[in-house]
Amino acid sequence: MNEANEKFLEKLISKFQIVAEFVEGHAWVKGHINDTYIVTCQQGGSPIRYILQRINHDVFHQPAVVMQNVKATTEHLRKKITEESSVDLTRRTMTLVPTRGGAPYYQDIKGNFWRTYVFIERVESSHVAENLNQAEQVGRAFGLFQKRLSDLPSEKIQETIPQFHNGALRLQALEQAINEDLHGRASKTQDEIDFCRKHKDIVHTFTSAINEGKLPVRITHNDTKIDNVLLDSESGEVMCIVDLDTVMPGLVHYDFGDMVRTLTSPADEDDRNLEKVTIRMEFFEALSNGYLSEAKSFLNETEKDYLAVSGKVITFQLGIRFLTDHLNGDLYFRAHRDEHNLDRARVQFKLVEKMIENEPAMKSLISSLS
Ligand code: GN1
Ligand code: MG
Repeated sequence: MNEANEKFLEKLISKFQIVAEFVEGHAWVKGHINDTYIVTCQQGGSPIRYILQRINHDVFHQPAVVMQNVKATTEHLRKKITEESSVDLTRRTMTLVPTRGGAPYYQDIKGNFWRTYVFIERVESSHVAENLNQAEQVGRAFGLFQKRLSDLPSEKIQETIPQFHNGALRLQALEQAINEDLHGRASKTQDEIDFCRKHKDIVHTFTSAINEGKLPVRITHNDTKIDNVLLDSESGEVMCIVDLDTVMPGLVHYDFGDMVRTLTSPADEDDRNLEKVTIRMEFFEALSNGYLSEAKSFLNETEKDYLAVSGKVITFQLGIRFLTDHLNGDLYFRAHRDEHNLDRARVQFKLVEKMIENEPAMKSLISSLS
């Protein structure tokens, strides 16, 4: 993380439409990509907190486009949520604080892009699903998220990372990293490399259905890990879906697949204990129930058919991305320890194996629900 000091944070926050005095600011380790800070201000005698974030422009090459998307998405969601109820609006959707000039981001003299959100209080998030109710609720929340965005005019949302889910390109990038082997790590990851080569066809799972026009492009979240869902600390209910940077046109399977990845396994994404990595079929069922309760009404038959294999596709892709980054010297995903991205890759590949084992069960469950 690029550590910004307090003086700098104070100056930065003053660029946004905030009528409050700066009290304190500190870094918050969240996510693998952007730099996040929590800033506390005083307003009328009460503390009020904000999230200040630097968008990683090595990953998001067009931060202004990301922010246009975020603005369009949050405004659309706010309108939808207001129609349903007006309670707790600023906890139920992200609220962007504009700059003094009215822009959705501020660019500093070094060319960094900063944005500010209202901090959502009294919520929690976790890396793994703790109970079936949670899995069902998260599934439902993302189904509803897709449904709420289904009438957002598609020209308002652009791709923030082109070819983000193109598995064939991800494999090419891996082969290139192996060939270059800039950090001499390839020989020590032969098992993982072999795994990717052996299962390379997984990346083509959706290809023929896409080519036949059976899988429509919708507006999707594209980073639906459970960490990105905030739950009310008291009731445990879903309050808000966060991390809107990759909201863009995509297949619903990218969203469903990433939920399968993070809601069914009891292990962390980077767990060193691979024994822990399993698929809890009852969590898959709860997640599918929740998701389909909202999504059933707008999905076509082919989309439903492919839900059961989507976890495998997304998890395999992410494993390839972690392994590639490990070989490239951890340039993309922030690493907090040696071989962190290799550990992450190993968990994903183990999960893929487990998903393959459970594929018949997943297929029959989805077809019984849809
Ligand atoms: C990254 O930064 P974060 O944690 O929100 C990544 C996702 C991965 C995820 C895995 C833009 O998200 O694609 O699924 O890590 N985001 C980007 O935890 O690459
Ligand atoms: Mg993200």
